[in-house]
Amino acid sequence: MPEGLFAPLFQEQLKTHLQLPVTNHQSLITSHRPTMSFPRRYTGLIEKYRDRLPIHDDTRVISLGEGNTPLVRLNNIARDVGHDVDIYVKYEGLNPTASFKDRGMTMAVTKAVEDGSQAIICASTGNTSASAAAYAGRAGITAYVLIPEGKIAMGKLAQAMMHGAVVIQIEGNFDVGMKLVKEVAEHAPVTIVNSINPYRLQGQKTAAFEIVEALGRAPDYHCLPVGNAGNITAHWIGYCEYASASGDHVTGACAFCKGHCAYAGGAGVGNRPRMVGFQAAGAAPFVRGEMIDHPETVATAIRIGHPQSWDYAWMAVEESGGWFDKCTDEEILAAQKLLAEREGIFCEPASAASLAGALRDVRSGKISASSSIVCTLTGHGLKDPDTAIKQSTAPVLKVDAELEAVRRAILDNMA
Ligand code: AN7
Repeated sequence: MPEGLFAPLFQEQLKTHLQLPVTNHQSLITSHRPTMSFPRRYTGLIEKYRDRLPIHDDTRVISLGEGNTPLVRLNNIARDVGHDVDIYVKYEGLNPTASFKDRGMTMAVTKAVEDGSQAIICASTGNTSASAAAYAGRAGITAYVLIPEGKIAMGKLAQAMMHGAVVIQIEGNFDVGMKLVKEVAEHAPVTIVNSINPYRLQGQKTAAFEIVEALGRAPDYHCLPVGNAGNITAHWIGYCEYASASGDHVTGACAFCKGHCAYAGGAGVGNRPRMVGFQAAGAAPFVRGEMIDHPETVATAIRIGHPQSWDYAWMAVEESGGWFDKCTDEEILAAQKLLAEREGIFCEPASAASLAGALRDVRSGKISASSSIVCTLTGHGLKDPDTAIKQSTAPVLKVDAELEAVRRAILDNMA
């Protein structure tokens, strides 16, 4: 053996042997360093799950890199609640427009453009309109969004305006807006991108795929906030597709396959979670068992009395052995604050309904001990800064801009 890898004689031998122009030690070192490999650039959920979505090879994909959101394990909150549960939050507020809506919107807008549509329309409590506006901008088409006057979080309105949507404020709530959108779409060449558009739920089902991939199995329980109930339905579809070996009898909750599912199987997991939907107490038609006309809640995202996916969501909950329940505004805000303070995760009020309800059901034993639970955090906390600031009890300290005053403020407020 030569004395070390770089002995001149050996280098010559190597050069002849490999037919490489080995000129100095440095190049030898470089050529022997294992090459670093980087994962491919993530380009959104349609590319990733193309085989499981209604997409053609030559479809022009309208994407902003949505999906692939973190599944964060709660450390402090899970320890405090006890019962040996594992709680994860799927942080959907980290999508491009800061809500889960982007998962469905990439599909809906991609298909609208494929079908030659020049304009999309939606009614919205805010997040759908922000997402529709962004994807329409990306696609070069027009978005018309109907929003309830005064009852939309400031961040969401800012987004719709910045992305160039035509924003139409109505003196009425989401349900009234939705009815108008359905009527107007019959007379105008616009594609509805609310979750009654079946492509929306196809995109949104991918969140369940990601969770199964991250955990190696489906969780025991999946808790979500419920408004129109599209998201709970979409997650159930996703879990069912990954759990089913064949495409037969996958779920009755999917509008898409009409009998036989083309996207089932292959994931090698057999289990499915119980689906648990939480509504705000003042906007809880599923808990009441009937539509309501005047929904009210601080969680404006889910201020909905006539859910559009009524039948499918009932099927999702019944097929899975789950349930619907409600949380008061106080419970919702307390869970939002708890997550922000104790785990460093800022979600919007509606999102926190999933955790508020889950914690209550863990404490009561309705969710069994030692379970794994996923709570979807549907939107980012920065969407609604007004509600966040209003409920923050710790005062902002105002002091003179001088050392002694700042020093005193710190010493007086030591934990
Ligand atoms: C943060 O944007 O309906 O049960 O128009 O923004 O699938 O309706 C928003 C819904 C939960 C409820 N969390 O989801 C709209 C809209 C947040 C939301 C929901 C919404 P679905």
